[in-house]
Amino acid sequence: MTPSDVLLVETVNGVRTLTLNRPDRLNAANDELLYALTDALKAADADAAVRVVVITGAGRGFCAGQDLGGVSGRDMSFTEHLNATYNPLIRTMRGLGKPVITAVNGVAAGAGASLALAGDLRLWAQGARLIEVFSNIALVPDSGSTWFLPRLVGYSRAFELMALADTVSATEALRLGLCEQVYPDETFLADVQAYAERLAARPANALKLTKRALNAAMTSSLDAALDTEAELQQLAGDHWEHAEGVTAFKEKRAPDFRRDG
Ligand code: LHQ
Repeated sequence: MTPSDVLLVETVNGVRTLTLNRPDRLNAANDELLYALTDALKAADADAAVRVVVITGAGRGFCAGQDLGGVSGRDMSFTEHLNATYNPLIRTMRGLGKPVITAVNGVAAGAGASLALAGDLRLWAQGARLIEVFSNIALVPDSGSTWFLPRLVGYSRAFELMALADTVSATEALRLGLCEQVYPDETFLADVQAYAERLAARPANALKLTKRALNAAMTSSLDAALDTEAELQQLAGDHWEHAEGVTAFKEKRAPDFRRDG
């Protein structure tokens, strides 16, 4: 993988951190950044040394959505643009066989808010904020916001946030269920790394299958979810991780899920 300037890539103790790196623009996304991020996620999925992926932003912003400096005069329609850039990115995140943490260090606006919500786990800095800013420029929420937000906060609260483009603080985001944890700005990256390393020590195959089951269940009936659980449980039960977990329990020790199968 060749790291590009717009995306920084670092791996520490099984945690691959992908940092959006256009700080002067609050990491507003251009095509180069969106393609680089999608490619980097796919590379992380294929790399056995990576157990958890973190997406964060350089500087004081997480992602201010589409770079509005680059939208005029472009040769793609809105639909073509979304289908070529943001939609593959969101699909790749949710389809990845590894947990994806969005570490929201600062403002997340527009498609940047969608990106923040699309993480399997969302960790926020105290100073972070989210704005469904689309209606400010008379656009429709995209990149998954219309799917994620009502599932988290309900239809009417989602519509209110989208229609008024109000700012959601970290405290409010925690209350609404838009994030799992809020950490102090000063220690944010260290806190994210510690959280990600806890996750990296968990059974990777079981988490991959859990993610698959949950994503399928988000749009399925109970009947279908029960069938999927029964099918995936077989895959989990046949894996060495399960034997290790049971053996460790019997031997009254912590399981080691990081050893090679
Ligand atoms: C930016 C941006 C930005 C460029 C801040 N672009 N420079 C998908 C497909 C196709 C087309 C259209 O859209 C989409 C989906 C979308 O994402 S639509 C939504 C696009 N995003 C926005 O409308 C957000 C625009 N930005 C803002 O409203 C504010 O900047 C926020 C609320 C994010 C942050 O406000 P502040 O903290 O007050 O920062 P700032 O406004 O002073 O911004 C800092 C710099 O970043 C500034 O540049 P400057 O040279 O003056 O320092 C901004 O121009 C630049 N910037 N967002 N999206």
